[in-house]
Amino acid sequence: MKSALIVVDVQNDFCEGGALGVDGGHDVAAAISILLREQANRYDLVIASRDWHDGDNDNGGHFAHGEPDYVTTWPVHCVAGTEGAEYAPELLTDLIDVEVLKGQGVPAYSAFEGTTDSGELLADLLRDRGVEAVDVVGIATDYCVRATALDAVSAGFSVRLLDGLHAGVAHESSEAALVEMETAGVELTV
Ligand code: VGL
Repeated sequence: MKSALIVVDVQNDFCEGGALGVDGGHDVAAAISILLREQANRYDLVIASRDWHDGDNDNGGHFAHGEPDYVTTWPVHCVAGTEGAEYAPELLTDLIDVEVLKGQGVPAYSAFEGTTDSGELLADLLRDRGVEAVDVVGIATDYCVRATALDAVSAGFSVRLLDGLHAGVAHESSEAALVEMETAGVELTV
């Protein structure tokens, strides 16, 4: 069975020091790079998503006017072309086969909302390449990782979330997300 690794939003703004920095973000980036370096041949395809928002509008209410609630409204983050939208420096990017960008003018948590530079949706790309199983890692456990894993299940892929290779915005919502993913059929594994 062909498999892909999906590296979700390992970007400067989601790591410590970034606009929406998550505790453990830099460590997760480094740990994903170890996986990539040591086990890249485990995967037929390595995908990375990036949040890629417009800088001249609120991206469908995704950027807060005033105080963000950190649930549906957020500080300005991952504006296309800025340093905050770059991959975290710890992430080995040379083994990424395909990048998908999401969130241009809209809130987009799932990598399955992302498209390649030729405009192909992630699910179509995976199916075209014969991929049936995906491993999901990245940031943030309780938002974009959660949404990506749930969408992957809905799209019919066999899905695993790799332990130690994801970091969340908040403890409680991350724990809830793990339960939700497992209930939906995501295998939580090492
Ligand atoms: C994310 C909050 C807002 C994420 C993106 O990558 O998990 N979280 N936008």
